[in-house]
Amino acid sequence: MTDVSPEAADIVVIGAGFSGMYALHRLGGDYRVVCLEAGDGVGGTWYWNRYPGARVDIESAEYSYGFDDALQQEWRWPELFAAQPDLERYANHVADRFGLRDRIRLSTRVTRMRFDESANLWHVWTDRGGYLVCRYVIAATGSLNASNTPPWPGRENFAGQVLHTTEWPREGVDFRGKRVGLVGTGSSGVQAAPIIAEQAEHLFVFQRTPAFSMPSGNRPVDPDYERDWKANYPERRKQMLQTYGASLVKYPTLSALECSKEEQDRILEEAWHSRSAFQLLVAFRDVLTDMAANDVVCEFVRGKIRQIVNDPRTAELLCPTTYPIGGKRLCIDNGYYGMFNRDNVTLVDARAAPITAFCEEGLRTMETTWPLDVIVLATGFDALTGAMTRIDIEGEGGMRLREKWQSGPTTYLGSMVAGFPNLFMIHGPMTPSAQAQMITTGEWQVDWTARIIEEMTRDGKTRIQTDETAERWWQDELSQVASATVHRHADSWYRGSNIDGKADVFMIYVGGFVRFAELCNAALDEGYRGFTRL
Ligand code: N01
Repeated sequence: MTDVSPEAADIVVIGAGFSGMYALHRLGGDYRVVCLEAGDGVGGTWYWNRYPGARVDIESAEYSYGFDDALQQEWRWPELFAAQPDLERYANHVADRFGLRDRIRLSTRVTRMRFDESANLWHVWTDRGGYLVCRYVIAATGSLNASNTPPWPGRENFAGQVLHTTEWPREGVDFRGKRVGLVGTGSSGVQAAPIIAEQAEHLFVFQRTPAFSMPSGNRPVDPDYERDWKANYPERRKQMLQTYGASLVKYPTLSALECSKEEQDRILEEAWHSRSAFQLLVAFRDVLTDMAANDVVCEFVRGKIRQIVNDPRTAELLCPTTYPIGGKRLCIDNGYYGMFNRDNVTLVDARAAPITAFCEEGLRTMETTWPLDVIVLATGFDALTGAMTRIDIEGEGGMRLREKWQSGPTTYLGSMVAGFPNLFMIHGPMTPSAQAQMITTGEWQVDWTARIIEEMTRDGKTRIQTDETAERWWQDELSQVASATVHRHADSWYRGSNIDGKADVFMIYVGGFVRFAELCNAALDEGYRGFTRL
């Protein structure tokens, strides 16, 4: 197959993002672990997404590692919501502090994997030419890593620059004096737009579907806030794992429909200023399960948009009306709606007149041509499955993962796929993914995976696999909890419906992190239910 001699490892971790680095740290003491990373630096999501305005949408006190108390006591976040450079600095600090660098191969993309059934070993090829042979692979490839670029023709004709938010030049971009077209109004577009508007001669925001967004309330961290978190970290980390989204918000018991209008407004006003998107989505117990209750929150946010945006036509265009709040990821912003009051910002309705092509001058829509100097694509990701299906993964009997997943992903507990033994995913499809705070839940999933590997070693086993019965059970569980929520009423990357030709199936576990963790633990505690160990 190849004349290069393989390198042996116990475990290959794919990705040096936050989960991959923790997997390397967690298992690296007892096993020979090699971590392969496509980027030339660590940090994963926070390495790639360096567009202007990129920052976390959950407070950094929560969205940070909890596995090492000295780390959380010593590290200082400058702002409540850390910006990308601070998150990347944190990732580098962790790599150095825990001595991870010598086992991370940067600029090394995994291109192909094949399971050797006779030896129960994975062969892992990279674009660097060599290959590794290992017992286990942990794919810490992230939920949002494979970027989506619309297939418009004519890119070669455009004289200006085309950028994607997920592949931003390290040296940054100077927008001064430029006419900038920003396509996409999800979390990335909503964060980037206000910063670009401050620099550009003119910013045209091409909106196909308006986003719901709420203000982050970001500010520098004050000493009392920091002291309070540091005094309570261990307890709060435990509490996070006992919540729906691994995030500390208030979980009210009231239904939106049993409150008076005044009471609804008071509760929603508080949630609007809570600095937590989760809080707005659980302001009442039924926001995510009842369309009428959901609409109370939608109408509240639409009211905010109409208050903030001066031009009534622009305000109406910015008001989402076609899907429930929370059906798509709720954005959290720093001045997005207010930005439309600037003279140098124009909202373009890319639903009424869809973009059809790049052209020499800029972008062409069904109606007209928009002259531009720079085009920024904030068009999102082939989410959840893309990172895995872009690798050529061959399991038992020559089965290819991308073929198996053609009609949508199948997994057991979001961790393993039938036909692909000894391969684990972190934040894979059918996990809570972005429905929960991802650093903490990533750590949890790594610990759970580490337990499996350690018990395999203890018991002298070399192969663990799941089967289609277990996959069907997990699919039923996922569908059942999803059918009780409003998510099915929105097109989004949660369903793959943002990608042309991708199977439209709901891919996120929305039963809450607590239930997810209980089911994962129960499977192991009750004799590795759904798994076979050989
Ligand atoms: O991607 P998206 P994103 N013509 O898929 C539009 C996380 N995140 O990168 O809705 C015109 O949400 C598309 O329109 P439509 C977070 O979990 C977190 O912004 O498909 N428009 C949509 O408006 C988030 O949910 C953070 O009609 C086109 C946009 O592009 C996830 O990443 C920051 C188009 C894509 O929105 C993804 O966010 C950033 C076309 N042909 C991201 N194709 C934080 O932590 C697509 N669009 C803060």
